[in-house]
Amino acid sequence: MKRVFSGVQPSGVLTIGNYLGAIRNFTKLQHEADCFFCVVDLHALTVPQDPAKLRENTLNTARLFIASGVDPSVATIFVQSHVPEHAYLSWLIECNTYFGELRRMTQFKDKSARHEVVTTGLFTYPALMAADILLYQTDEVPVGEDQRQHLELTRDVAIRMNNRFGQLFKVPEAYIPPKQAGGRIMSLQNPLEKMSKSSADPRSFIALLDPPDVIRKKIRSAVTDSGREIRYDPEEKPAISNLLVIYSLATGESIESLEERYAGAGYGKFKADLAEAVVAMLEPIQRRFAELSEPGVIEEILASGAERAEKIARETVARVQAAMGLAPRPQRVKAQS
Ligand code: ATP
Ligand code: LTN
Repeated sequence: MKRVFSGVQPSGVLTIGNYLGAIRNFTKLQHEADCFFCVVDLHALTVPQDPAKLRENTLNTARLFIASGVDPSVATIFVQSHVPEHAYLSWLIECNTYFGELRRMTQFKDKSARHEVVTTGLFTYPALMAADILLYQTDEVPVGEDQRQHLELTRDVAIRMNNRFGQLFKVPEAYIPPKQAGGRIMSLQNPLEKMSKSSADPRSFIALLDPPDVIRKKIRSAVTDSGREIRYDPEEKPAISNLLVIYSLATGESIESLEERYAGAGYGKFKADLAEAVVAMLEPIQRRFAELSEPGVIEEILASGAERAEKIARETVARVQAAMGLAPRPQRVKAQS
């Protein structure tokens, strides 16, 4: 059976970008592969986090996986920091990753430009991501388009370490939807930037837990393009094209059919209907989320997820330690005096 791994940062409340770009594919793949879905809290620490908020977002991210349709009885759901092998393998990978490779990462360039303090963690982030994936001998990684470059680096480093030390890792493939199918949902306030849950402007994203009235308001105030034609044209009409993609994914109606149906209707009517489509898409997720908030429910799932994950992670780490020449820890033979 194929193995699938993916991670989501608890850096806020998940958005429809995360859902349409990645989590929907989690729910699809769980029936055909052995899936590991990880709340990557160590990654979230690469930029400043409020400790209490981070704790809350971590549990809520796991709850939202399940509320979105990930079934904890078939997929393994766990928290990255509960399996210390992630941080450990990350170091071994950093020692096989080149400074120049990390410096080229566009996510690093974007995020370091946006934050006043730039930590080394933000810089070495892709090595930790490679560790996440390679620990589980992963075949496929469902992510959004923004992660393509990190996946390429993961593959390069896996191949390099396999060549240097013998077969250590499966070389993983990216599993990314085309842009029209949710691979890159754009900000509602700037259609040239991707929608991001940690954006300072909450009007730029729709969070999976936004109440219906907030969703309506955010869609009403979404920027549009000049003219009033509703047409899919990412070059000329990036804002409307993004809204068309969201509408199409929320309802299953094709973009062509939406263009036809809204010909001459104007932006107002289109946005009002889109808002109702998004509210309807999120309604079952929000209902299930409330049920999962009963005390103890998510904790039990995460405890068993970590147990299952750590077994595999430890096997990989032991193999890498031995291959790289780290001396095994001796067992005491003399009795302690
Ligand atoms: P942050 O704002 O903290 O950087 P993020 O919202 O970009 O976070 P991540 O936790 O880094 O989200 O990503 C989780 C998954 O969602 C990844 O697979 C990522 O590629 C995908 N994803 C994130 N944003 C989008 C988007 N706008 N469109 C499609 N997929 C997305
Ligand atoms: N870097 C990803 C989150 C992430 C991830 C992973 C995704 C961390 N580790 C492993 C897939 C596999 C992001 O910023 N979206």
